[in-house]
Amino acid sequence: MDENGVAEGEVLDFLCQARERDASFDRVFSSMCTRPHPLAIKAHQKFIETNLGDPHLFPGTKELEDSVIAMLASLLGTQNASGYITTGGTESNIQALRVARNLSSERNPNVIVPASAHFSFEKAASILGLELRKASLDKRYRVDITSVENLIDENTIALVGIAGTTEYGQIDPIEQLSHIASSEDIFLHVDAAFGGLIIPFLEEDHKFDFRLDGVSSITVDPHKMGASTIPSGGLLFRRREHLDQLMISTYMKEKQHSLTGTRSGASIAATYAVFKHLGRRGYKRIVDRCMRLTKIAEKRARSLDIDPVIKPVLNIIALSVQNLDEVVSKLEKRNWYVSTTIKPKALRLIMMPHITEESLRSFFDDLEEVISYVR
Ligand code: 0PR
Repeated sequence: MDENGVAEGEVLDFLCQARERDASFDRVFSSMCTRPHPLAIKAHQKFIETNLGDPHLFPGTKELEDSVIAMLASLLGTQNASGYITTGGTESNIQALRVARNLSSERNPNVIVPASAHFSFEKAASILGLELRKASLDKRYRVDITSVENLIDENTIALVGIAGTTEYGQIDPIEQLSHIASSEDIFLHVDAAFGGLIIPFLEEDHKFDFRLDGVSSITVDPHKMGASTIPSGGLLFRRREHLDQLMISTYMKEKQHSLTGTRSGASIAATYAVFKHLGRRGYKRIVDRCMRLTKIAEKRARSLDIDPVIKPVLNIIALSVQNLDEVVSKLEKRNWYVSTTIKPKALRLIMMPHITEESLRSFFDDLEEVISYVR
């Protein structure tokens, strides 16, 4: 730190320079985050100094959090879920498994996740001292139910299903997982960090939520498809007692259930604002548009003789491109931000709300050219 401070204008110049080096979302196909809705930004700014680590000071903000949880619950098929706004999918997944572990008395607890699970479950397992058992996937990259059944033993404290996998946007057979969870009396956590704000707005009814009796908890992130500001994750429990498992007494008036202590109310207000403003119809419009772009991407890819690894279920398409590393490096030289999947290796594109038909067309024009050079 400098001995003497630097003039405000100079600092702002530094900030602008740094910001200019960041990617512009117009060319980003690799992110599950997007530009926040302008109203979310306004709300965020208004609540910038709020801290729900001490809700006693911010009862107004706390009320907004409760409303957000109620809105998420009704979207996820129940009127009575309990939960809180986390920093994102990682915190939600850790906390859900923490509850499952605390509810059980197993000495060597294990949790069964699909092989497609997000890496946050590795963190959760490491922090919570859980053995992570990975169930294999079927041909469409959904968790294989027989594999899950074979991995269950008396030390299994939780099953995890994914509604919108990170790599392919696939939805696991949550209904079948729910049957197993109910009949074996095992906690079932659904990671819908990405899909939770998409699937309810699709034409097809995929059951993945609290309408299924076996589902105990759900992760759903407003800072992904919710167009809210970062950090805004959601964690919901069917039963209030499960949230209560996380309660820690403090020297303050209120107990605390969050993993973090001090936590911003700004992104919570932002989420409230954007949920209220868009409503179901607004989100459906966003989802319809993203799905339409995904269809356009699929059609264009097929016209280039490139097949998707799976027929897209959500707004993610993974393309089986030959000489992938070379193609990606050439795309990056043209300032496109893309990512790749691991097994099988594929070019992964996420059609977030910031993608336009023009940017998609211009991306595919470049992809077509790059592929013709590489061939
Ligand atoms: N669960 C699923 C299914 C996810 O896809 C992710 C993140 C998480 C949990 C964890 O969520 P948080 O990152 O909010 O803790 N999925 C993306 C990923 O890690 C997140 C992401 C977002 C990556 C923007 C890149 C990016 O630019 O791949």
